Amino acid sequence: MADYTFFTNPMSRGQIARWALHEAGADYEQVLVDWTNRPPALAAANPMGKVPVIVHHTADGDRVVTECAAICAYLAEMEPEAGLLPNDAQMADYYRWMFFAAGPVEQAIVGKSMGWEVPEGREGMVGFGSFERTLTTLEGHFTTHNYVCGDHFTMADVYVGSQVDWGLTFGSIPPEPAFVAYAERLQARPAYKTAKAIDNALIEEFRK
Ligand SMILES: N[C@@H](CCC(=O)N[C@@H](CS)C(=O)NCC(=O)O)C(=O)O
Repeated sequence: MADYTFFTNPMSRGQIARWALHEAGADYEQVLVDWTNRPPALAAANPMGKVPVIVHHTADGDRVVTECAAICAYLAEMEPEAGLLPNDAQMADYYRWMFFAAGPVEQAIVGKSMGWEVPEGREGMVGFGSFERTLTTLEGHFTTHNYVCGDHFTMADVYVGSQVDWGLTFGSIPPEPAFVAYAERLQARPAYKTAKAIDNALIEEFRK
């Protein structure tokens, strides 16, 4: 048995987890999820019925991780030899921007694509404030940093970078030069290329 079972659908946020698995050099077996016929094992692992999910098979038993950001962070911890963890000096940026991307950035992008408006005068009540505030703040970081943690690629870049990469691809974030340059740095990574090639081939298969 592989170390990890990975529930995914190639046209989903599962792409983030696959990239993380490849960056971590993890030994995994995939279970492809057809939305119209979900395997019972998916519901057993994640009552949300959503992907991605990883199940880590350890000597002490199985451990389930859902939520892309948690999957990224968990894999970096479990596969430390991959060198994707921050050092002490980088830890603040690592957590700060990973959580910023999983909270405010995700909410701002989804809210905009759903056409949801923050009622006037209520910006102070919502974590992302406004789409512009959140995206300008994120862009500011990549204007002065090559990666989340300065010049050092970490697992935080898989999650934060996926938000940027997807946002640029689907037009949900503006093609500001700092975002485009960051995405290009990530796209050049061998693990990114391998993971995307697998999902793109699966998408082609699904379309047949
Ligand atoms: N918060 C979750 C979101 C997962 C999610 O929404 N996955 C979508 C695909 S991108 C899904 O499984 N959709 C099928 C459904 O909700 O039935 C994460 O970050 O992993």
